[in-house]
Amino acid sequence: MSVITTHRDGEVLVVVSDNPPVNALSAGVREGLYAAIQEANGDDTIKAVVVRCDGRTFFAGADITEFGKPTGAIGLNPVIDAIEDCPKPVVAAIHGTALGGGLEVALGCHYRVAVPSAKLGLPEVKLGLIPGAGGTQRLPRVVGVEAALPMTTSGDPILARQAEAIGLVDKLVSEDSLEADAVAFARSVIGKPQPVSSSRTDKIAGTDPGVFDAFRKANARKLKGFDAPEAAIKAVEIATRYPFAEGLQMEHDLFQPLLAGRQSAALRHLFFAERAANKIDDLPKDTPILPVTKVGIIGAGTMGGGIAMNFLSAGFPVTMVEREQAPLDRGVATIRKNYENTAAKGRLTAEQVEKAMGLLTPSLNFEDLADCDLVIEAVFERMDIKKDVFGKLDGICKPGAILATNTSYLDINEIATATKRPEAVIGLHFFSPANVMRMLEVVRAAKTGPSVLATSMKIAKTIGKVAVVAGVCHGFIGNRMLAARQQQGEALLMEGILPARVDKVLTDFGFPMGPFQMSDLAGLDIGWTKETSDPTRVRDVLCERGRLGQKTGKGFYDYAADRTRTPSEEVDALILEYAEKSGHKRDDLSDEEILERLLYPMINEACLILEEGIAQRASDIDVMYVHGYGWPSYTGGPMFWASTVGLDTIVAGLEKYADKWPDLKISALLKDKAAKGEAFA
Ligand code: 3H9
Repeated sequence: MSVITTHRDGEVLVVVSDNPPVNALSAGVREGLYAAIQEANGDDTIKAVVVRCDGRTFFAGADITEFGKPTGAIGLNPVIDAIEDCPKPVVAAIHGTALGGGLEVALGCHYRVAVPSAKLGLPEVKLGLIPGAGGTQRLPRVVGVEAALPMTTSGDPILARQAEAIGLVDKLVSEDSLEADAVAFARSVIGKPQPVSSSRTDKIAGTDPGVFDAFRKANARKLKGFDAPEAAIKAVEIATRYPFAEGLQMEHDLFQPLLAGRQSAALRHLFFAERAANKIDDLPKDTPILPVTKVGIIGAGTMGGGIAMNFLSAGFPVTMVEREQAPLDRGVATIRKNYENTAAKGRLTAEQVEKAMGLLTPSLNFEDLADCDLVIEAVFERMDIKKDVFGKLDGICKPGAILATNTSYLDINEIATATKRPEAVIGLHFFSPANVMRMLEVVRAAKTGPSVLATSMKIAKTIGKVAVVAGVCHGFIGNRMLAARQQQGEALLMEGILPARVDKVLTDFGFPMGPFQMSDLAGLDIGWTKETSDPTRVRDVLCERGRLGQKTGKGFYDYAADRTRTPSEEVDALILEYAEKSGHKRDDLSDEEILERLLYPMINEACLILEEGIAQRASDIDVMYVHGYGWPSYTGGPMFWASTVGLDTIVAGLEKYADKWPDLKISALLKDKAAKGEAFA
C-alpha cells in the first residue's frame, strides 16, 4: 500500500501520510504527495486540500538515511512548489512535530493549523545543515527575520502556541479532532483570496541590515566552531536581499557543500549514535519495565539536589533524605533558587516552580524511602560509606525497588554485596550540574537484573537524559578515558608547558574548557588529603598552598571576585621550576603535539574499554563524550574523530610519544583496526 492515501470529505481532499516511525519525507512520501496535489488540480469538484499524517507525528523532516544516496524519486523542492502553486487552498494539519523538511512542506501550504501540543522547528543545523527546501526563504517571509534567525540557527523547535503568536500557525485546533477541524478550516477559506505565496514575493523589505551582525555577536559563544549556523544566517539575510527564486537557488548553493562536508557527516553520525545508545544488545525487547512512580534521593548536596530536580521537573514525587537538618534545608533552598532563576529567565512559570517544589518531601529519616520505586544515593564517594547506605536501603526499601548509586568511580559489584538483592543494584552516574547536563552513564553491574537495566534506560528518556550503558571498571567509560588525558596534562606541566597553553589547545579544538580550567571548577582537592599529598605533583603542591580552585579564588589560575580568570605567576613559576629540575626543555612542543599527547591516549583507553566489553559500541563513547564532557559535536565524538584522523596515525602517534607514558599499553583492537585500514564509523 502507498504511504500516501487520499480520501474525500465533501469538497475537501484529505491527503494522509503513513510512514512510520516519524513520517520522514522518504521517496515514496514525496511521490505520493506530488501525485495527490495533481489529483486536486485535476478534479474540479475538489475545492481545498488538507495534508496530515497518521501515527505519532507530522513530517519530522527529510529522510536522513537517504542523504548522499541517489533515490531517483522527485526531490522535495518540486513537491513543495507544487503545493504552493496549487490554485486551491492547501492546509497543513500539524500534530507531533513539524521539523525540517516537514516544516518546509507546511510552509509551502497556504495555511497551517496545529494542535496545542505540536512543535515546529528547523533542526537542520543540528545535523550540520541548513534547511534545503526553501525553509530559510519562506520562514522569514512568514514570521519575519527576527523570529526566523533563532529558529534556523539554534534548531530548537517552538510550541504551537508560540508559533501561532508569530504567525507561523494560523489556528490552534483540538487535540482530539485534528482532521475534522482542519477540514472545517479549509472549508472556511474556500473562495477567499489565497495568502500571497512565498514564491511570488520579492525580497523582504525594510530589514535593518545590522540585525545580522548583531545576532552573530550575541550568539558568538554558542555558535563557535559550527559551520551551519553561519550559513543559516547568510541564507536568511539573502531573503532580505533577493527575490524568492534567486534566494532558493542561493540556499541550495549553501546547503550542498554542508551536506558533503565533514561536520554534517559527524553530526548525522551522532544523531544515529544517540538512538543506537538506547539499544542494549543482549536485552530482549520484551523485558518487563518496572513501575516507577516515586523516587528517593539520598544526599541533598549539589549532586543530590541536581538529580532530584530532574525527577521533580518530570512530575515525580521525590523524597530527599539527609542526615542533618542544616544541609537538608540548604539543599531544598538551592533547588528552589535554581527553579526561581530559571523562572526569572522566563523558562518556567511561577506555578511550574511551585508544582515542582510541591512534589519534594525533605526528610531526615531513611525509613521514608520505604515506598520509593527508585532510590539514588549521592553521598560521599567512599566505599565504606556507600556500603553502609546500601546495607540500610536493603533493610528498608520495598521488594522490587531499584537501588542506584551515583558513584563516578567505585566498584558497583562490591557496593551490591552490601545487599541481599544485587540484581536491584545499578549505577546511575549523573554529570554535574545534574539538572543541566544531558548525559547519564548507566552502569550495569555483574548481577544487575534485566528489568532494572531496561527500566533505568526508560527512566533516563523520561527525564530527558541521553543514556549510555557502561560496565564496571574504575571510572567506567567517561572518567576512565578522562584520567588518561589528565595524566598527560600533568606530564605536560612537568615539561614546562603552562596550564593556559594546554587549556587553549583544547578550547581551540572545540572543548568548552581545558583540563586545568576544569580542575579549578571542580576543586583541586577532589581525592587529595594532607596525609597522602605528593610533593612531586604540581596539583598536590597547589592544594598544600590552599590553591583549591575557583572556590578559594585560586587554583591553576587566579580568579577575580567575578570569576575572571588570569594565569597565575606563582603557579607558572612553580611549574617552570619543576620542569627545570626534571631537565626538560621548555616550550619546545607544537600545539599539534600537545593535542595529540592529550587526545591519543584517550582514544587508546577507549579502545581498551571496547576490548574489555565495558562499552557496547564505539558510537556510545562518542555520545558520552559529546554530552558528558563537551567534546565538540561537529567532530563526531572521539571515536568518529579518531577515524577521520586515521587509526594508523593514532597508533603511530602513540608509538612516537611512547617514552612519555611508560605504562602505556596500546590496545590490540586499535592496532588491529589500524593495520586493516578500518575505521570506527
Ligand atoms: C531535513 O529535513 C533537510 C531538509 O531541510 C532539506 C532536504 C532537501 N529520517 O528520535 P526517535 C528515526 S533534515 C530518518 O527515537 P522520538 C530514528 O533514527 C531532517 N529517520 O523518536 C529512530 O529510528 P530507530 C530534519 C528518522 O519520538 C526513529 O525514527 N529533521 C528521522 O524520541 C525514532 O526516532 C530532524 O532532524 C529522519 N528525519 O523523537 C528531525 N527522524 O527506531 C530528526 C527520526 O531505528 N528527528 N528517525 O532508532 C527527531 O528529532 C526525532 O526523531 C523526533 C521523534 C523528535 C521526530
